[in-house]
Amino acid sequence: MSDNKKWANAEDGSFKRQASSFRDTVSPSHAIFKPAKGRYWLYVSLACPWAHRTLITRALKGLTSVIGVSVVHWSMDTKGWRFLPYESGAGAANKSDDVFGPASGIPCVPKSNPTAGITNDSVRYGIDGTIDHNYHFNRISELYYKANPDYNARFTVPVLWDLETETIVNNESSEIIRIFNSGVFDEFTDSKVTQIDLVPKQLQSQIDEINSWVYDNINNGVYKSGFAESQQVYEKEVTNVFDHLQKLEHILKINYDAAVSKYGEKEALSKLFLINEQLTEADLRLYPTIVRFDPVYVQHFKCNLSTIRDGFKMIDLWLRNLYWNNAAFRETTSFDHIKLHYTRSHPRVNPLGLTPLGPIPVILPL
Ligand SMILES: N[C@@H](CCC(=O)N[C@@H](CS)C(=O)NCC(=O)O)C(=O)O
Repeated sequence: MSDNKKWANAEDGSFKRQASSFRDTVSPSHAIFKPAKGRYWLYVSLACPWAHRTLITRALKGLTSVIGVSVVHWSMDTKGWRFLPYESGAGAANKSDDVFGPASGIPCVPKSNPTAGITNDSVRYGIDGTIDHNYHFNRISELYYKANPDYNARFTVPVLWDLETETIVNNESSEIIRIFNSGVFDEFTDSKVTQIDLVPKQLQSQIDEINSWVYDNINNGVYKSGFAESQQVYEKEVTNVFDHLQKLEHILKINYDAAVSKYGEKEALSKLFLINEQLTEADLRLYPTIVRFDPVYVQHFKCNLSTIRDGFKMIDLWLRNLYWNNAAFRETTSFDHIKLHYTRSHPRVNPLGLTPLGPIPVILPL
């Protein structure tokens, strides 16, 4: 299922995303899925923007020691996502904590030379991905079949897995991040973690409103542009993406100017968010798309009416602030996985699978 053909509507050449299948929650009042430390596990790709949301939320909510993570290989082939093979020695070495990054416990694939000599079969433990720590499965599809032997839809990440009943709790990122944010795991987190509510009640309707148009026109908009199968559909979708980037630029400009006049230029940056001078789920859901924009979407999805860094100064400032000033964003961002995955896993879009070297730098300094 690595190719976009499966998703495209043959009639008008436009891209349609399938709905997720497992939609349960974790709560003290749930009959099965009760909150507990170490009971739930997250399966992700570091390339996937939807999975990226869940990793950022897990880190921000202090859940790195509560919910474990396995990372698939960046290369998605015709059978979907795969893990690094579990072999004696290599598998055992991969179990060590450093797979999950530095002391923060955030999965962090070390920086490497992303392209030179790297093939899709590359097996660099802890760099190209991890093993499946729980079952030593080879494929994400095996988890789906374990949860439901009759499963017949896409084998997507992220997956929130319950180790006790051995099934999928939820495979829809927007719901997984709400579960993480809900507070059901708060009692298990490190007391030193500052509790942050990414969806405060009084802001929920504003957050939902921004999320809904950002999802349709930007998060999914870049895919609709990149997977379009006719010139007409592509032009409509790419224009739509940029119209909505302009809308975001405008929102951030208003917020930034207000913050500058209130706090001065130096402090304004720390208040630069989509809503109310504070980091919310709206920023978190936008970030994975914007951080991928210049490195991948500009060339791979033909979203090249401008780069973010050249055409959208406020969005770029907002992006750099999140990346450089917040470890939960920076340490869950693997430009290697992002660039290698997209350019090598969509043969219809990039038949030779060559990975462009730029942009350099991949993100501007602050
Ligand atoms: N609605 C899902 C979408 C997830 C999704 O589409 N993930 C892609 C990777 S970016 C995937 O796993 N695709 C595998 C496939 O289609 O075979 C969510 O937000 O969780």
